[in-house]
Amino acid sequence: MNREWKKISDFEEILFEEYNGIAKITINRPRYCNAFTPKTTWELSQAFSLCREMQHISVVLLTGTGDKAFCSGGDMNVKGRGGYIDGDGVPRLSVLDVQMQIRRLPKPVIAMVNGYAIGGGHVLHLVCDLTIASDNAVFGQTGPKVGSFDAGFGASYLARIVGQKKAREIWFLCRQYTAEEAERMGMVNKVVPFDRLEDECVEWAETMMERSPLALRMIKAGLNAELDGQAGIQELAGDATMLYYFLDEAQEGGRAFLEKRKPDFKKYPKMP
Ligand code: S0N
Repeated sequence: MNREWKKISDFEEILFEEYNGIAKITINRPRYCNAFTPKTTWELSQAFSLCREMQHISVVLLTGTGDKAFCSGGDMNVKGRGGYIDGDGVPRLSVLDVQMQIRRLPKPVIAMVNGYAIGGGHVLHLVCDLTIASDNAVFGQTGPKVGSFDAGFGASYLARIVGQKKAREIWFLCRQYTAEEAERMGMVNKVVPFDRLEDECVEWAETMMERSPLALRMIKAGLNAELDGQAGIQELAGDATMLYYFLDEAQEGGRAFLEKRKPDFKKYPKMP
């Protein structure tokens, strides 16, 4: 189906659009197989922040322009000592911030993988909540071949998904895997023909939009908490605090302070 995506804001290296409560963030550097520079990751961070704030956005799709690549990782043209270097001369590894934003966004993120998901691009799809891939998609890590590695989510989260042996194979051998192989490994939720990819992702997004957004938020935080230790507990605990603040019991504490009286908490239930 040809749907009308409406631009949300102007960026240089990404497209940021919406349709019917779904945001679509597209890495738009097809000349470089959608490799990311510090500017790309800065723009991705801005877009994900906006997705967090915008009340009418329920689900986010992350993809790349064209039919060749989702994302081929860090742009080798700007890889220098200490990280990726843009005009200001400062080396950065700022895709790590984007990974964290995707994991902590309290809304589902679907990786819409339309071709190569390689290197840092492979890690980007991994950290999304769901991955739907076209049948031409190719997955793999290249770090040990090209002088890099991601020992964070790219290692531990990958191993949680595909198992330790397979994760070591993926990193140590730097082979490429088809979409079907990635699906069998549990890295991909569904493989569809290329011309079905966007429709499939929108259908999954629309199904999730029929579910309780708060329930999805809590279950995402719960799935993260098990893996993310103290940071994961902080995320889940923040959600619990948010819910507590909706209760009269929490309001009573604040009201009593402002009215300079003792709070009366006795009337509130102590559930078994
Ligand atoms: C994607 C591949 C397999 C496609 O191969 P194919 O079909 O043969 O096309 P090419 O002719 O190779 O590509 C077309 C043009 O695109 C350029 N290009 C492709 N990828 C990149 C890239 N990553 N950077 C810059 N340019 C790229 C090609 O050069 C070509 O241009 P021309 O026409 O001028 O020759 C194939 O292209 C491929 O293997 N690409 C490289 C993939 C790769 O190795 N990526 C890994 C990069 N490293 C990382 O992502 C590391 C991540 C990292 O550093 C990190 C780690 C921990 C914490 C943070 C970070 C961080 O990134 O911040």
